[in-house]
Amino acid sequence: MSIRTIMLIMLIAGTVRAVQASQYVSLWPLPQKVKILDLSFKLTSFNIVDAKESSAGSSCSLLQDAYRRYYEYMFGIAKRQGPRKSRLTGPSELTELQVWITSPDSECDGYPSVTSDESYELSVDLPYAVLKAPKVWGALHGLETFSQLVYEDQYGAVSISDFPRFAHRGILLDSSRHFLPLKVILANLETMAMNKFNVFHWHIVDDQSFPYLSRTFPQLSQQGAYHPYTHVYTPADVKMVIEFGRLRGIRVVPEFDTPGHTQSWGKGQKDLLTPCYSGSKPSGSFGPVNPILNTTYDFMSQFFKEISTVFPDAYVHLGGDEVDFTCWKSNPDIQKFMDQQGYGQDYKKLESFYIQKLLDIVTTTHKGYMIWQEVFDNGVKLKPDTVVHVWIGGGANEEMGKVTAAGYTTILSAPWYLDYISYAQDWQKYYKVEPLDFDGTEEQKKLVIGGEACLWGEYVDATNLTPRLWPRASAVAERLWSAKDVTDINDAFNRLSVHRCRMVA
Ligand code: CP6
Repeated sequence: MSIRTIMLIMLIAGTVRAVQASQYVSLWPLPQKVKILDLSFKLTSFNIVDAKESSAGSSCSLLQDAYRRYYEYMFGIAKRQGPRKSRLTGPSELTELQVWITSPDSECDGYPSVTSDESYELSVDLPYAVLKAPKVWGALHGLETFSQLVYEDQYGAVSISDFPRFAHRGILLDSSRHFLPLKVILANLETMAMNKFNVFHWHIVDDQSFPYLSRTFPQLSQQGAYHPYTHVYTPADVKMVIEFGRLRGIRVVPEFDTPGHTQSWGKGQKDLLTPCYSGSKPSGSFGPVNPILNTTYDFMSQFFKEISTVFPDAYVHLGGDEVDFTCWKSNPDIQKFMDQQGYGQDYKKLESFYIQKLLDIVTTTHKGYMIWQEVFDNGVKLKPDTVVHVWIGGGANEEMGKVTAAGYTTILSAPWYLDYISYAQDWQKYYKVEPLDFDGTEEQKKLVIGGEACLWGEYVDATNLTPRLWPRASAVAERLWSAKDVTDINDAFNRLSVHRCRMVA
């Protein structure tokens, strides 16, 4: 149904709320500054080219690839839909978009990071449009914005100056509860780029399955995946995800969650998990990673050494959430260790003992780490650049205050569990979240670097992932990108309606 049909129905139904097309028509997420000038022109034969002054020329395949992609996207779709009546009827013709990377180092061959400059300036005017950005990352966002202008066919001259409000804007996908085919992951990266998301948090393994094919420990996926050949991510698959993301300015942060959520690890790695006891005998079931064996730490050293070379991002997510102490409590060897260490019955101390050793191991691989909030709550000593991931509670809650008061960088997911569905337009609930709405100083608020929408996989697989995630995650995208005062829900509805059609196309 088109937005005009909806408007008509609402008028007929006597709806009081006046629905009007947004003056920004279809831009999503809304850029920081948009100036619309009253001048319209034709777009018939058109090219995207490098500006002469650009520091990234024809040898920058990231940009050339993006030009091709957006060209096909803007004009290929139009072709397939057949000729449509353009509102761009001005007398003069816009023939070129010139892309100008202004910084001497365009970062064309690099990877995006949390400190990447993603800003850009877009000026659409005669005789040609100019997209200026210090780095390729901003140029990618500017191309997306330009394509949104063309899609709606509405504008003439426009001047946009844009940059993200938060540096970390992520989506978590879970490929363990259900295997997600490579093409589903790639399609999702494409949609993320349309929403200016820049972090793919890959919750790649968990209790249910271990689809990551490790070169060092191939038996982990041989035994732990749902299927040893079809339901695994090979090194080539992983490379493809990383490069596909890089070409769209998206970081790939893998999560290898321990010591809990590790049932699938135990199938291919003997003695890694704690044997649970029933009375004085092993019950045959297993609990979290066994924290009292040296072999555990030898394994983790080798495993994370591999991970640090396979994934180029400066961060890995080490999980640390929801550790169940029942099995540890049942095991006499663990009890003995607890006594020796003087931990009494405080199993949080044992959990912290494990995590501390793991963090030290990962530090030797020269990676930073992200962890779920429990690790912070348990008082583990963290490196100053640790990112604490807040997931418990709703909204921007007091945990954000605690974490930032301790001086740690944080990202917010608590209000954005998108696997949880409710009736009607629940995107509005996600949209209304203000990440900095907690008690704290200005210094503390600066430590909030962004957030992530989480799509846990218990009830999500390839058949329902896209409609469950989009356009609901778009609400999170705008909250994390646009200015704080972009809160008009009617205006958002109008723009999001068009944006959804664009994503469907
Ligand atoms: N899996 C893992 C999960 C969850 C977490 N970790 C989770 C917990 C509660 C809810 C949703 C998801 N499924 N590994 C917690 C971060 Cl409501």
